[in-house]
Amino acid sequence: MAIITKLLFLCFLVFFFHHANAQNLALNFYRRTCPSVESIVNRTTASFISRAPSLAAALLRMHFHDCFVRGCDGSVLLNSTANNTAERDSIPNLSLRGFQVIDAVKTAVERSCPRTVSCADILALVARDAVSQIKGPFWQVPLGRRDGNVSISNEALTNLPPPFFNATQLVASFAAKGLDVKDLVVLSGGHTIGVSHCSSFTTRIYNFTGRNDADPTMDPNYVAALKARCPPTDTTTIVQMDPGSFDRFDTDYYTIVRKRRGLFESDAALLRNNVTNAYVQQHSSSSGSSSFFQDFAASMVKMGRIGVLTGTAGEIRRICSVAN
Ligand code: HEM
Ligand SMILES: *[C@@H]1O[C@H](CO)[C@@H](O)[C@H](O)[C@H]1NC(C)=O
Ligand SMILES: *[C@@H]1O[C@H](CO)[C@@H](O)[C@H](O)[C@H]1NC(C)=O
Ligand SMILES: *[C@@H]1O[C@H](CO)[C@@H](O)[C@H](O)[C@H]1NC(C)=O
Ligand SMILES: *[C@@H]1O[C@H](CO)[C@@H](O)[C@H](O)[C@H]1NC(C)=O
Ligand SMILES: *[C@@H]1O[C@H](CO)[C@@H](O)[C@H](O)[C@H]1NC(C)=O
Ligand SMILES: *[C@@H]1O[C@H](CO)[C@@H](O)[C@H](O)[C@H]1NC(C)=O
Ligand SMILES: *[C@@H]1O[C@H](CO)[C@@H](O)[C@H](O)[C@H]1NC(C)=O
Ligand SMILES: CC(=O)N[C@H]1CO[C@H](CO)[C@@H](O)[C@@H]1O
Repeated sequence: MAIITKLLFLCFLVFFFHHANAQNLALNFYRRTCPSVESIVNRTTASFISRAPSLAAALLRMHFHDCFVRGCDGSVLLNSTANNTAERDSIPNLSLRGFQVIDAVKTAVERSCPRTVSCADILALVARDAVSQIKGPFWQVPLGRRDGNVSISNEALTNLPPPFFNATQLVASFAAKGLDVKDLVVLSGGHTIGVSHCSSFTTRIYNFTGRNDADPTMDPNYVAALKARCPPTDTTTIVQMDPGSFDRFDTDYYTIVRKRRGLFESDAALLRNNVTNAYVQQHSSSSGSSSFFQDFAASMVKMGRIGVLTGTAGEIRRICSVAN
């Protein structure tokens, strides 16, 4: 009897710690070990964003790319090595920018709290601060992520949704990361800021079905405007995803999508699913009482929990671009 009780207790402990380990991010994680971490990150990020506000979009996207590949473990920050091509050297990395911000923040944090704060946490905080500093939404970031030491180029290709995904594929891609259809439409709203290379959508405007045609679901006037800016084989020109307000975090994205001016098929696809379509319609109206900011904050916290390493898993990297 006593043995069975002990065994049950042991099972309970194993179960308890296993689960605690899987989800023990906490708002005050560094309270004792690095109480000033949030102000250091905020200040250093602001020194970049105040000079180059367009970096906010890049840093938001970098956090998304980190979380969708191997969880939010800082793997997107690792450099390739002699025998490994890392995520940041994969095709979807095109236009990943802002690595210098992460490096500067990490250096500043290490000065006050050596080997304490993970690169994954730093990226989550920097993305939040950057968005908030361009007057976007603000959210509390649960902390305690640890850094992975594996980064594989090909995994970016297989885990990140490409711009030509349809609604069914997007829903599946997000579901595979524990995100629902609402998270999909809310987080796609991140495209209210930032830019895209022509090469991410030239097929859509020049050769959609292989007969030198454009996607019929895109506003033909917008197709013409994009063609004027993007020659068919251009790989360097960039366009604003939310023209005229690409540096303002607002609900314009949903207006654009409703007007069939979403830049990617993945943007247009939001009109093809009942839940996402309803959200687009509701938030593209100019009634001014949109819940988009609160929704975005909630979905970012959810995204920031994808596949995190906690407890004694992983490591605290000293330099964000190399494993210890
Ligand atoms: C739903 C699936 C998504 C697809 C297919 C997608 C695709 C893309 C593509 C193709 C680009 C342009 C890259 C280039 O050519 O330069 C881009 C840019 C961007 N994406 Fe997404 N994205 C998605 C979701 C998200 C999410 C969840 C976020 C963040 C919450 C996000 C934030 C951004 C931002 C801010 C940019 C602009 C980056 C810059 O200005 O440097 N995207 N996205
Ligand atoms: C970051 O600093 C700004 C002022 O520069 C302040 O308004 C904001 O609350 C700070 N955010 C955090 C998370 O500390
Ligand atoms: C990582 O790669 C970047 C870009 O090639 C480079 O600037 C940086 O110095 C590298 N990091 C380290 C620690 O070598
Ligand atoms: C790859 O290189 C690292 C050092 O950069 C080494 O530790 C590791 O064993 C190598 N792995 C393989 C599979 O060659
Ligand atoms: C989405 O794309 C997949 C893969 O190409 C295809 O099988 C599916 O029929 C498409 N769904 C819709 C609704 O177009
Ligand atoms: C358009 O697509 C078709 C089929 O994929 C291809 O054969 C053709 O070369 C493409 N045309 C151009 C101009 O790229
Ligand atoms: C979407 O809405 C249409 C019309 O409102 C309805 O016919 C259809 O069954 C709905 N589809 C799903 C998957 O809910
Ligand atoms: C990666 O980290 C694990 C511990 O999490 C360690 O056992 C392994 O040796 C590390 N691999 C490399 C290549 O650094
Ligand atoms: C910003 C960045 O790291 N870009 C790299 C993306 O990957 C290509 C190779 O696929 C590299 O040439 C770029 O330097």
